[in-house]
Amino acid sequence: MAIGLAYATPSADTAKATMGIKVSPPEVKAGNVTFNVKNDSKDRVHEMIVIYLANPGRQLPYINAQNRVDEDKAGDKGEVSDLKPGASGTLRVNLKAGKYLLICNQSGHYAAGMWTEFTVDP
Ligand SMILES: [Cu+2]
Repeated sequence: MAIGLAYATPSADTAKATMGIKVSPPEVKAGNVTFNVKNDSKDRVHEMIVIYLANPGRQLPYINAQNRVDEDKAGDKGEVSDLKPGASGTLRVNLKAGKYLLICNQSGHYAAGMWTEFTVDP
């Protein structure tokens, strides 16, 4: 399995990531959170999925055959799916305190480094 840049992979060198997610701010208070998501790519479809990390530090369940995270098992809390290049979308979701990952689950994108950590404070 070739997920070199997956979350919690010990050798992950995210400086080598070919894709990424930037989030600002990276930490918010628990409650209703609005994500304004923009696909900055010129030629690729991307998406953003909010994953609650029940066990921070553990790798996410992965479907090798599809080269993507098993988002149902991983703890999908909501998503802005399939944004065309340049397109934007909004997700409003109620989040409890904890550690989260924001990932793109288009085939191969998570493994290419398209994830970032996100924290919700009490
Ligand atoms: Cu992507």
